Amino acid sequence: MITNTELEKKGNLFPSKLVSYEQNGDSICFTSENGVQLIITVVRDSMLRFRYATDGIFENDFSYAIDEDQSHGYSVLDLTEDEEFIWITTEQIKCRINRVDMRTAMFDLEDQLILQDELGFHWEESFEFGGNYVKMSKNSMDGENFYGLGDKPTTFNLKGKRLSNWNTDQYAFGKDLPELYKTIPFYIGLHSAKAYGIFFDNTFKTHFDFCHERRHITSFWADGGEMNYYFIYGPKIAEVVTKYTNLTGRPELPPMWALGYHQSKWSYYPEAKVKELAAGFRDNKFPCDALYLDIDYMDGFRCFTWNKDYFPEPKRMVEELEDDGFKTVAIIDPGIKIDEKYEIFADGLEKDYFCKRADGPYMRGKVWPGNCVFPDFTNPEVREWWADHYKTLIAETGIKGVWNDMNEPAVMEVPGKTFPLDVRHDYDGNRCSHRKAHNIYGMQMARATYEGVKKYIFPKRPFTITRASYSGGQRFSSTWTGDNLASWEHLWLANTQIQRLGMSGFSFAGTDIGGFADQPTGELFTRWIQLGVFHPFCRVHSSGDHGEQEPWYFGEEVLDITRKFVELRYQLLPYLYTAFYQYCEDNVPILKPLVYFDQEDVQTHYRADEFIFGNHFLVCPIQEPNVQGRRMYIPRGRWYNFWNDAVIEGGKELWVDAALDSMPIFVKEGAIIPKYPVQQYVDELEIEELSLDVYYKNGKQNSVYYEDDHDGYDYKMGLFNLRSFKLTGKSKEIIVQQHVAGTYESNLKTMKVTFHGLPFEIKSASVNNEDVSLESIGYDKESNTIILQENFTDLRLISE
Ligand code: MIG
Repeated sequence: MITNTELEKKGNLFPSKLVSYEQNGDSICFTSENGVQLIITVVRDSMLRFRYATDGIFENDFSYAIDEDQSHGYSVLDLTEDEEFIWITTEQIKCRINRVDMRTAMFDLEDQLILQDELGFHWEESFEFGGNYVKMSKNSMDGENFYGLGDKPTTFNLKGKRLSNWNTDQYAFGKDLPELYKTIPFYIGLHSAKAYGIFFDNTFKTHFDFCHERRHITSFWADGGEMNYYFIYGPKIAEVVTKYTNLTGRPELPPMWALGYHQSKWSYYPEAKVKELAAGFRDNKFPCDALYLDIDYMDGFRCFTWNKDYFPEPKRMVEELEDDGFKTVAIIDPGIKIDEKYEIFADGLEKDYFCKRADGPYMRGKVWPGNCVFPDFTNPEVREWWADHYKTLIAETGIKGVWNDMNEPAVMEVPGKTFPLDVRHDYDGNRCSHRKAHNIYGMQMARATYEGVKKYIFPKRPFTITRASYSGGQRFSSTWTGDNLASWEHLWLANTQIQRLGMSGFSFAGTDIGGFADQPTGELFTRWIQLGVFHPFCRVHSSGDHGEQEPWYFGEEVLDITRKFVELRYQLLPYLYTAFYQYCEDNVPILKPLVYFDQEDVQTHYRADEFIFGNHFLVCPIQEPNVQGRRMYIPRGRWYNFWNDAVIEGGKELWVDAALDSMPIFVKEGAIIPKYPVQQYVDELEIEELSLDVYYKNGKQNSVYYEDDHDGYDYKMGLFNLRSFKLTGKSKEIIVQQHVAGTYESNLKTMKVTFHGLPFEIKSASVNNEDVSLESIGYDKESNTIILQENFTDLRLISE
């Protein structure tokens, strides 16, 4: 788009006046005098979809992003008209369509204007490629702020930014780059304490301008395809995010081991080195669940092969690692080496599964194996073929997870670092060029990988991770933020990016802890681990050519501190797993930025260092060298300092001490936090006693704890427990009630309940409505703990 509104108007085509409209079920089609059609579909009472066609022909309605299982259906759809406008009213919103120019405006039912077209829909014909450049501009309201857009490495609040989506391999990316590895064309607008979302479901290169070009205008446009977007009403950010996530889907529950600490490097080889690494963790009593094999495990970088010099017996090695509590994860790239003797190349050639140029030759490009061809993952047959190749890796060799890289797709030594635009793709039967398929190539590769791993790991659960993705890719894979740098700025970016991904439906994400390129100091490594243990995905990874990045490499002090934080993550696994359950089941992001937590508090609108982990933890990383603490914002409510139980009234900025062995962590009052003992890896111990940390509140608070087998699918048949805890605190009494839904029989026998911040001395107790002696519940005055049967339903502690 261009800066001058006059020029913008002249260079573009616009819908003219409305001549007719017609309702067809949940959709209303509007037609203008110059042949523009707009279909508005009521997806839900709070969600409308807008599609425009400029010459009366809509594309085949196909999207890789939308989840088939999304909830839809509305309770009200009223279509009314007056002289100037047509109105669509649902149970939650009103949409106004202007008869003169088809511009639209959205209102809530209190007639608060939420969003309205400025120029509205307009387009420019593309002579070179056919079709149109499709554009939309909206008025931005006073004080409006913006969030979302996936992995962008920029300030959390997007106001004033211009960004675009074209999946790119960005080694050592810089702050404020407009494009990275992923395309998530979804943002949230917030003004007047009300939030809405826009999901622009278009896989061509897309662009977003948040009051950058013109201070009161927000616009989005694409280099091709349809103007096809969803308007999602909140009014809470939380509702926008969960509705968007429901629309584009969320993953199945990962196996619990995937939430442990993972160690990676480019590359650990040969076998002796991997074994030494494994021993390093166990010898140092540093918990770890997974080790990663980067590209050097392959034979000449050929996918699904092994370098037999480095790894003579992969199956045996993987088994031995497993005996020691380590899962092995292996990388798989999309480039297939051109080599007639290489079976996958020969087979793919015969089956015609590789991408081709417009005039017929194969798409050839250089990646790690040298000259390569690339499977067309947008072809469902190719995906199935690819999935089947995981049989050897997973079923026969025992690899437990797969890591997809280079799937932007990345190509070396060529301008643009990717496929030329003329490359042809199947796009699930909607044949197109790379202009349309580029941004979903990585997601479709991850999808094929997911299907394969899932098939061959059954009855266990799959674990996959991908670098490139598109909206909805969270259904198939976790992700990491790519090739970052060992710098303090990148630690800051890591924090912003993972929160942003969470707001964009992609909770299962992490960064290369410590930085991929360059080497961190022990201090930076420590601070990064402190943040990383609060990220849904927690993996140390580095390029390997800048020195080592194992936790013991930086000396005793760093080892001790980082161990303490990784142990904390392992203690909090039941809490984190519960947050995953709520994400996978209820679409709730695992990390909640402050603005998500309390959008009515304007202090939160530009705050992004602090975030909520799960439902009850407030965390704030230290992002600067040589400091003994920092100032941070404590959101409204009362919070316990995790380290010393000091209670703080929020709604203010505060200095918090945090020497290198500490970081600011707070727990919301009323919370009940489930904890495991420290383990060296998930399921090392049969856990018979769960700790419950109860943080007193004068009032009521609910908490939940989800438990199942940590792997497998029995939970889908009801073999899980959802334990809901209700805390009621009074000045001289505290009541904790437990309700258990589900039929899972765990090893759990007892709960060790610790009370924090009790304002009275415990004198008497009742359990399940019967008076009991304090001795009988193992009351320990010093630590304020008691022991209960795991199935207790009602606990009362009284001061008299
Ligand atoms: O061109 O597989 O982001 O994590 O270690 C580099 C080697 C290719 C880039 C990935 C990185 C990985 C590396 N890969």
